[in-house]
Amino acid sequence: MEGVGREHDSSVALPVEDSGAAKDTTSASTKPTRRYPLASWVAILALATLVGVYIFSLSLKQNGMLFGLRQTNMIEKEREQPCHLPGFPQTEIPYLHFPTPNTYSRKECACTPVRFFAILSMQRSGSGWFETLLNSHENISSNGEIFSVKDRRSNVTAITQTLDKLYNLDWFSSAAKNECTAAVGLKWMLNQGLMKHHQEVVEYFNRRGVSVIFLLRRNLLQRYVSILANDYDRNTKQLNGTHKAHVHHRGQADVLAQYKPTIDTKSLIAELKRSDKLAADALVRFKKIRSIVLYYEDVVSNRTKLTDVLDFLKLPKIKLSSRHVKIHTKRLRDHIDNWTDVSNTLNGTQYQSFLNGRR
Ligand SMILES: *[C@@H]1O[C@H](CO)[C@@H](O)[C@H](O)[C@H]1NC(C)=O
Ligand SMILES: *[C@@H]1O[C@H](CO)[C@@H](O)[C@H](O)[C@H]1NC(C)=O
Ligand SMILES: *[C@@H]1O[C@H](CO)[C@@H](O)[C@H](O)[C@H]1NC(C)=O
Ligand SMILES: *[C@@H]1O[C@H](CO)[C@@H](O)[C@H](O)[C@H]1NC(C)=O
Ligand SMILES: *[C@@H]1O[C@H](CO)[C@@H](O)[C@H](O)[C@H]1NC(C)=O
Ligand SMILES: CC(=O)N[C@H]1CO[C@H](CO)[C@@H](O)[C@@H]1O
Repeated sequence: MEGVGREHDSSVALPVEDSGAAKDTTSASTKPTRRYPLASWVAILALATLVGVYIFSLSLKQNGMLFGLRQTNMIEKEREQPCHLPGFPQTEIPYLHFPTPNTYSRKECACTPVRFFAILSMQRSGSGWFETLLNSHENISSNGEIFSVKDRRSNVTAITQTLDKLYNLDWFSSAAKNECTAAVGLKWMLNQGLMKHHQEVVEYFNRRGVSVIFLLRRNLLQRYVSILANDYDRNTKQLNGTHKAHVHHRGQADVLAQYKPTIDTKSLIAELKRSDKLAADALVRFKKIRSIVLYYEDVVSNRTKLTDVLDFLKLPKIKLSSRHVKIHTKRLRDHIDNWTDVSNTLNGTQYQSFLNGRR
């Protein structure tokens, strides 16, 4: 609103310029005033008025244009705190935000810049674990699978409203921090309306400076085993009658890992192809968005990858931690019931390298 006020001021200030122009003209024409005093005064007055009216209308036009431009910018920035950004390179500015939540005041954090991110992933790719790691950082607030609720993704309007609320820091979840939030985001599965509305989501991410963290899985066969095992537990509730998608104790992990799914070898290749394609399509659709691509397997074997993420979010590098315990820790063959069938099916296909965990 302040910017708009200033535009008004400059048009109010115009008459000052006007009289200045008039003064210049008088001093330049001191001699003729003696011979034709009345005529020259009228001429000068008329000229000054004309010039004044011209400048005024010009400035009105310009202001009108400025208002127009400002209004589109203001849709995003209107509610943001006016903060100075000393020492931030120009290229960073689109990614820095100063949200002013509806529901509370950020107080001393008001001028802590906030970065917007979205973890784009697929089920059983380690995103639950990854998110707990991010949330162990005092300045990161990652709000979970917000779009698992169908109403929030039923149309683009609903998606936009949900994202607006999240990035305005008005979303309440256990990820809320007492510290100054410097990065806020969610995890969003590719099949939760994201690919369906990819055009509008890309446009939104672009417009609002949202950065994307892809978290994908190299070994899609291992992922498939995890999906089947998780589905099984959803029905059988092996841990004292409660379904657990993630566990915090080795003992619980071992109970869940006992189940060895029988894989339907007829549909296996089509299944792997489908998830391969989904991930590849996502990378293409979102290629214009600032992003980092992580593979679950790489993060598991090399925790320095997490430093890359903090670098990407431009946050202080600290050690991140999670209480999650890995469920499937044995060789893949020990987690599949009809292993021989599966390995025969994959032998000679593009997915053969999945068998020994090389991908
Ligand atoms: C979008 O979805 C929401 C929630 O399902 C619904 O209330 C709303 O009417 C829908 N809007 C349009 C334009 O379809
Ligand atoms: C992280 O939070 C602390 C505590 O609120 C704050 O002092 C610090 O400035 C924040 N760091 C960043 C990078 O915003
Ligand atoms: C089930 O509950 C009992 C008692 O509350 C506990 O001792 C046991 O460890 C639990 N089992 C699992 C698999 O979590
Ligand atoms: C671990 O990850 C870091 C950061 O991406 C990379 O520079 C390094 O080469 C990786 N180390 C190994 C052993 O792969
Ligand atoms: C894959 O199939 C070929 C013959 O098509 C066979 O010689 C080879 O032993 C098989 N490899 C495995 C790992 O089963
Ligand atoms: C669903 C499926 O493909 N099951 C196969 C598992 O392996 C046995 C033999 O080991 C096959 O008979 C099944 O068809």
